[in-house]
Amino acid sequence: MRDKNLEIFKKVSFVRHFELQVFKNIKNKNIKIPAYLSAGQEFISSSLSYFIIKELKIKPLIFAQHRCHATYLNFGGNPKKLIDELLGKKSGTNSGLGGSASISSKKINMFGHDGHMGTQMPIGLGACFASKKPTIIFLGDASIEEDYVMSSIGWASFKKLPILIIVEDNNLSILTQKKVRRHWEANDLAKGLKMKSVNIKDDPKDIEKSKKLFFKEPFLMNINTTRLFWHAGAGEDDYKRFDRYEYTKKKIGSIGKEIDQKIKMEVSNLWQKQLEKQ
Ligand SMILES: Cc1ncc(C[n+]2csc(CCOP(=O)(O)OP(=O)(O)O)c2C)c(N)n1
Ligand SMILES: [Mg+2]
Repeated sequence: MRDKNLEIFKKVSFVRHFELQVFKNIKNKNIKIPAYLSAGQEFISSSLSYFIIKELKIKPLIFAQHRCHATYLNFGGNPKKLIDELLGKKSGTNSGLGGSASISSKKINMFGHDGHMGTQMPIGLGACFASKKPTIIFLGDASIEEDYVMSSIGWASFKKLPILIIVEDNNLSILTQKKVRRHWEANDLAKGLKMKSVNIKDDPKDIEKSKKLFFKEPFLMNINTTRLFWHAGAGEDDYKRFDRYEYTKKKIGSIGKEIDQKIKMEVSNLWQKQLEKQ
């Protein structure tokens, strides 16, 4: 396996074990707030952050959606501060007052979500328009359906802004599938508004193919992925799910298992320490 893919796999592994700890701590009631888990969707921000920060050496403005733990962790957020935020502590990312959906960090230029689906699009667009800084905006496949998102895509396209729109397409709006909500795809919408776009799987090698376009011109990526757990909280849905992490781990054999075990321990110790500080 190429070094690059192993590095991305390690990032995914960290987020996966982090989210499994969140799951466990919701169950045992250490976490008392609604939490939106990124488990299953990690490859998107793990790959993007690797290509953007490590390879392109760009530090973008980040406008996250409510399902944002993976975004925060992958783009360089301090995991201890995320744990503290989920535990409602003052030392958390948002002083324990924002919660899972609104994680923000000045250090990594990450703006927390306000809870209204898709508002990160016009807000992120405004920040990009004013500053002309490379800007990445994450949306869910349901959030892209909001009217203000559509008009913002049009403006970003017209003004040729250095904006990268990522649709984390898990096919669900809470429990409602795309096929009963619409008959178009996000990349069709972007194309109609004269913005370049792709519709791909959350496989790092597919994501990498678009790297040369990042922040050179407005660009939308609809990335198909799988939500492993409930919309919010700790529980498992009963539909059939593809788990790219488990699939990759199996594919790369003993090295995958080794990384998985090592990072599992590391994350477990990290949580233990933070919990003991309560
Ligand atoms: C404007 C608005 N309408 C409805 C809601 C309630 N709501 C919260 S999350 C959600 C579904 C979001 O789906 P998607 O954007 O695909 O993100 P995902 O949860 O799948 O990651 C809904 C309907 C809301 N927060 N804001
Ligand atoms: Mg969705």
